[in-house]
Amino acid sequence: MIKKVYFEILPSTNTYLKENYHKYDDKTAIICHQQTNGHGRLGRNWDSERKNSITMSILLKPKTSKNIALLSLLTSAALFDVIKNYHNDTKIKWPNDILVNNKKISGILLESIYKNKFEAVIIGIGINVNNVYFPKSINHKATSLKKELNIQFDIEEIINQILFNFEKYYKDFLKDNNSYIDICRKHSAVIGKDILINGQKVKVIDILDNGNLLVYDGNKTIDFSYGEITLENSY
Ligand code: BT5
Repeated sequence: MIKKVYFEILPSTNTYLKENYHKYDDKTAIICHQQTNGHGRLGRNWDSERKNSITMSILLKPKTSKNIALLSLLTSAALFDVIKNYHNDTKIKWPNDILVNNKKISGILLESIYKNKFEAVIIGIGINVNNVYFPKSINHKATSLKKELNIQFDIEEIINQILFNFEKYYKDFLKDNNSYIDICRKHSAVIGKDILINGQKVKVIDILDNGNLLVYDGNKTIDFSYGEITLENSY
């Protein structure tokens, strides 16, 4: 069971856990009602609204850091299963986004902690649930459940569903059963598509068992362990 710990307000649930991970057990979720300085990858900003967005981070202390990158796909599958229940047009954009109606509804930020050795991993999850206003710069490419469906959602219920799915896939992960990669393949927003990855134009072939993205550049196949993807005619 993942233990939930709530805060009224935090600058960032990921940053909080990075500084306080030693105080918490394996499988603890830090959840805040308001996040004032949320971030994404490469220091980018993550926007959220008090009590209307989900901002949480799951702390894991697995025995090794082997295959830790797969946790991003695992989390994507857990989020997909929940969001798909509410909206048919839900897709997973490798490596860390969930799209609804081709717009970003959720982002994942994986951060590992090393102090001489591997200590822990923090999986930050941001989901737009009942927030409908976004900063102008992202308004065209961000969405929320409420914005799509015009229904007010029970945040707590969604958190519980996510943690339930996460735990199910995490058990698989610990047994080297990569069931969640199949979910990411089957519902991928990028497989078969022409994309730009780190500025390079390629066609996506598959997601490999190690979580890497396999692409074809017209001459050869290349695989990426990390990347910044732009989809043509979409987000
Ligand atoms: C992510 O980064 O998508 C990871 C976001 C993780 C946020 C969670 S919230 C809980 C925990 N605590 C934190 O401080 N972070 C984690 P990235 O792929 O770098 O995408 C960031 C980009 O997404 C920004 O530059 C914007 O373009 C866009 N963006 C920002 N806020 C958004 C939102 N609410 N919905 C959709 N897109 C957003």
